[in-house]
Amino acid sequence: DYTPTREDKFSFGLWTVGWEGVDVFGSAVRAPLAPADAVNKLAELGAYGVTFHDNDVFPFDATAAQRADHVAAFRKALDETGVTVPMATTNLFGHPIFKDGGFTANHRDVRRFAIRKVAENIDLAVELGAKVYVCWGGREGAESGGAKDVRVALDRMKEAYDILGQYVLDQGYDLKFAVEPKPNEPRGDILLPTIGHALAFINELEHPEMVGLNPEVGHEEMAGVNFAHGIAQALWHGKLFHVDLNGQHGPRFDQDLRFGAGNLRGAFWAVDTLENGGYDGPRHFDFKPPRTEDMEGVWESARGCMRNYLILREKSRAFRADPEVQAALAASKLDELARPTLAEGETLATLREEDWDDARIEALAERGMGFERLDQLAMDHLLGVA
Ligand code: GLT
Ligand code: MN
Ligand code: MN
Ligand code: MN
Repeated sequence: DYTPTREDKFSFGLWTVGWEGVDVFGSAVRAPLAPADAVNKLAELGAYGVTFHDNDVFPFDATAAQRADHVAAFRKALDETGVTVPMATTNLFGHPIFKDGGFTANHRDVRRFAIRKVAENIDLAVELGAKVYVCWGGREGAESGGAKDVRVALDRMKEAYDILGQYVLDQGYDLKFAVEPKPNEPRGDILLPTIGHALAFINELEHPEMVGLNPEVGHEEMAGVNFAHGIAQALWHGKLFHVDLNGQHGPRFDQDLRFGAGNLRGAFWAVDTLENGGYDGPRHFDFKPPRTEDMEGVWESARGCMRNYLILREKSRAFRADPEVQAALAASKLDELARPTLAEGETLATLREEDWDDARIEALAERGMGFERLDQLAMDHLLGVA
């Protein structure tokens, strides 16, 4: 009946169900939600984890004593419910000091402040059991061409990751970093805009093995690329450390709809890829319950994220187990794609010696791939008529 359990590893950011609805055009529509209340309700709904920014738990300007009180209240709810903290992150975007970024702000003092803010929250993240530390660089970017020297800004980005990576090693923490790409919003153009850019960047770091990705459905779709393909490539590189699941209708502003809303077929293939591609981490929802909703609607939206994941997981399993689908996959030569192009002992010379007459070429050129049949079977499963 699609009731989530802890084994499903569903987690939510405190900032998701706690979003008060402040947007570019309007003020808050909902009252603040105490982190402890979010934890209690999410536990009741079947989530196993919550994630947080430092300033989701305590205000930016909290004194040490105030910070300790806020952390204690949060920790108490975690202890009472058994909810875990698989991931944490830093707010390097809300305060005006970060108007030009954190790690890549042109102003050097801002960068020094930002790195220190992250290190402080890494200590708390590890204390609370987090294994992944997300860095979403929403303010790292520019609105105009001359404002940022991208090559130099990437030097500074690398410097920040190297300093923080070394800190984690020196402390002996069991923690990895996950870069979250996004093409734009809030900056006109953001650095590391897609999964591909971020993968390439990671290879330039001092400790690339400590850094992977936290791709978000909507962010890749804003860039017009295929999310399932993106996470499949991240998995291929061993870099899918975490994932942000939500919904988006094509390239437009970041909608952060509940998972399954928006591009439903994309969501099906995302679940299929996560379930069959060797991903073992949290199924983390990063969505914004629309401003039209009261708290009842917020919880309905959170429930819907998990329910849609479970429905799509079931659909993906049924699709893969269906003998008609297996036959269609074979007809479409998916098994052949899995075979190396050269056989054991063959070389390029073998290929060049091979006989290629016109008839052989024509036969290959004429054959259909059967993908439409295969896709219609997927569609039938998705629409519940298979
Ligand atoms: C912010 C953003 C998300 C990021 C979060 C992590 S914060 O809400 O829109 O995509 O995952 O910093
Ligand atoms: Mn080192
Ligand atoms: Mn996100
Ligand atoms: Mn988003």
